[in-house]
Amino acid sequence: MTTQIATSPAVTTTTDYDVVVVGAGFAGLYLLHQLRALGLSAHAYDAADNVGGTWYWNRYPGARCDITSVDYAYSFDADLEADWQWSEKYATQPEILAYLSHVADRFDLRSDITFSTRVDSAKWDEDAGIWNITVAGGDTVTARFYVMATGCLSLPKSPDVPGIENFAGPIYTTGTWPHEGVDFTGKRVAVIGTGSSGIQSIPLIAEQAKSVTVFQRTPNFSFPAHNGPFPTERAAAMIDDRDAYHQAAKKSGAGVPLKVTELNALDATEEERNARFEDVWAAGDLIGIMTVYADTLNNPDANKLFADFVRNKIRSIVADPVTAEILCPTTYPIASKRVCLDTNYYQTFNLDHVHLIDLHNTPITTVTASGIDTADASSEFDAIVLATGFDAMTGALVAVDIEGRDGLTLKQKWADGVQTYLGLATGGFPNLFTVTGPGSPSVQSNMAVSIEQHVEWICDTITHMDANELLTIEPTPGAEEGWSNHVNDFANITLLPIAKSWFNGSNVAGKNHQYLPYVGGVGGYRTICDEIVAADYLGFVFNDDQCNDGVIRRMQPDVNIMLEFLATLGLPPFETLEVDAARELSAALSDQSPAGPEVGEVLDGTLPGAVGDLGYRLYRPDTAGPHPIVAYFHGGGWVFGSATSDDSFCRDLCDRAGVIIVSVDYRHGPEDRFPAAADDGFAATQWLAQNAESLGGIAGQLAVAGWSAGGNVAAVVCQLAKDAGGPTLAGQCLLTPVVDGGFDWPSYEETAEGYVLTRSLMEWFLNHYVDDADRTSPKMAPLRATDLSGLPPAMVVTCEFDPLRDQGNAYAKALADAGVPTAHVQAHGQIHISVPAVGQIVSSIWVREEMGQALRGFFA
Ligand code: N01
Repeated sequence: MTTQIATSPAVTTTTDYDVVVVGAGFAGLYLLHQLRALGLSAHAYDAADNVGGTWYWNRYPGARCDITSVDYAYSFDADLEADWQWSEKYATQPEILAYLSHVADRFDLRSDITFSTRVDSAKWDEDAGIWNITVAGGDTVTARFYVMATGCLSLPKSPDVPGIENFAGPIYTTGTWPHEGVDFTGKRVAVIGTGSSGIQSIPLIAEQAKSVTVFQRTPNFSFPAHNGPFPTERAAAMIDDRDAYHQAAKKSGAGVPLKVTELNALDATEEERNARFEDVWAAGDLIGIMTVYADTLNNPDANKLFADFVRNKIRSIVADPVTAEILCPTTYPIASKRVCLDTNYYQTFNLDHVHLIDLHNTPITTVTASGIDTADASSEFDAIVLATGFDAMTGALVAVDIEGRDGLTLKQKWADGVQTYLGLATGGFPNLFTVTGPGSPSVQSNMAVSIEQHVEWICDTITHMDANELLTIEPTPGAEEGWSNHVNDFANITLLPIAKSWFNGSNVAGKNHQYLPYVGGVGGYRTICDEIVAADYLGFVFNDDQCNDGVIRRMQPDVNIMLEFLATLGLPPFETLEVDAARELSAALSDQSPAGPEVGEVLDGTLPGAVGDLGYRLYRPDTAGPHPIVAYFHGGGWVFGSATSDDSFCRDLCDRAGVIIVSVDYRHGPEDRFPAAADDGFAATQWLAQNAESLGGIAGQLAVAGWSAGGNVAAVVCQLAKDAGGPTLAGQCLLTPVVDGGFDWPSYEETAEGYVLTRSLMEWFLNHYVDDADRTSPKMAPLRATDLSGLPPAMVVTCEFDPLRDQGNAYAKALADAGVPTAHVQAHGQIHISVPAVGQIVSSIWVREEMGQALRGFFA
């Protein structure tokens, strides 16, 4: 089959196929079927001699899926679904392979697949605008599009066990298991590796073998699969309304239509928690385990409760307490490595002929011709099983020598870190698509659902290109970088990246460490892909020059969730309320904030302000004093707030910085207009300087800090202290400060509304605090001071989605230009209120940590 394409108005090129596909597993088969339905010519290559992909190769005893069979299947064809009956809750490898073989036959796909043929290289021909694909044996075919449907876990990790080449007996790798099976009867078997493959195979190997010795480096959390007959209630739900069932799967987090709890483990009683944990243990459902509580994957304390529960289960099953402890994972949060579903795994260690070696205590020194030597013993074996895992996510992609524009190979491009757009494409490699590539939900989801979505997206895109005579597509550098940031942002608000595992490349020596799958869920991800298409393929460039460039999802995921939650409350804009009502609403929202960390002591007092006493709240660290003091000025636009309204943030700063925080109740507008707040701030700072020791502080160790309007007060206090010749201040820590009274800043336009602090609210605040005539006074607008030199060292934090961003950036620059030692944190994806949101916004913890470090640094 040849296809003629126009690469430019003057040139036409002929290709062998429209699309060449690598891989004939779940992804490759569906892709062939869909491409064919579009009338495109497509051909797939697979190194195996039959279909099946991962299910062709992984034939080790006990290999099964860990997503219920009914969900781990194609959904695109109702008849296929109706005709195929799964026999068990978790189908065995032979049954899944038979299903894929059935699909290949049913849709007559084999005629478009060349088996037993590895693709060696693929090279982009810049002039012709086509791919040249060379297969084993040297044949080359050409195609307009090249799709890697190679799976995420298809390249077994090379055996990195010392001396493995010495072994004279058979070595079996779970990922390339002999087709004829292995009879271990009467054999002494060593199994190295205790991931899903080891955990599934060990109990069955132990049923046959004379002895089994398991060499465990890192224990895994495993749950009983409770496999059994096909769950009829799930099938009934699907048969009842298959469209609704599959839609729910597509919109879900993990690609399985299960209701997910919003309850937090830390809010539950011990009794409630244990009951829920027991239910999950009894159900044997991976998604139920991963979503047992809403806080399990992002709160270390919540995670530990679940991990403790499982560790106790292990102890209750394994008779020998020493063996039980070795099997208990303790070095990473539960679920940050893939949890396993097993049948009798822990029970197997109660058998007399099954032994466990803890490689952390007694590492393998070498494999010998007849066995394995560890630090303290030599053991003889007849066979070794390597269940040591895969070069996951990227291994199979870079194993093919893929060369894109300007001779750059994919391996070279990704040497220092993987960058993709949506896990579907990567810049510099036009018309190359990856199915479930790194940066997509892939292995953090039901692969069947994610594969179908990617295949359909690729097919729709090719259709779009053909309809619009577009010849090439690839992502822009900016879109790709933005997507990588978003993938990292999402991973980093969870505990998932913590464990060393194949998810972040740390199982392969020399591989870049980076959390590879997208953990924002299949529903959210699908929405993003659809939004990108609707925005004229935002971030993709067609024909090298047609592009609606941009970045999708720049906001931090948890900040976005916060905004969505606030939107559901339907609160009136503050500026539409009378001042008292606005203050009440602000106070009510503050009261609902989570409590901050415990500190050593909290006490309230009064100090003299500019014209009368002011309340203050003092936060003392839980360490031996005396401590430096930081005068803190709260946010609230000079209209709202109090000494206690930023309570959790003050606690957090006190705790992180190890300093006394004194939060001052300065006067507010409209009752006390400009310069009341500034004068009170300065008076309070003077008083703190004079009374430091009586407060448990250290004389001469005083700094100021503030958020928003409080940042304004702090910045102004520094200028007043400088003008007055004292008190001496060690530093100023300004979080999203107001430093100018004008509105002529781009961020007032770009983020005028939608991010809580709006332009109109800022106008309202300023109107209540300061007359127009005073808005350029340095006492209101410290940025306008003629000389900033000699001010205390500064830490300025600005947030990407904040109307005050640009003036804060300008102040940081002006301070630095004036010779003031200035640290400037520009918090990507944050909004005006998200940095002080202690206990709510995980993605801003690092910013608070930087502020804490800065405060410490002022007094170092
Ligand atoms: O691989 P793994 P896997 N010396 O990387 C150890 C999917 N899957 O094939 O953790 C000694 O998880 C390694 O130790 P450590 C599923 O997504 C699904 O088991 O690196 N030990 C670890 O214990 C799964 O997560 C099913 O310290 C060495 C083990 O080998 C993914 O595939 C079934 C070692 C490797 O575990 C991979 O699972 C099977 C060395 N040199 C797989 N090198 C289903 O149920 C590695 N190890 C659907």
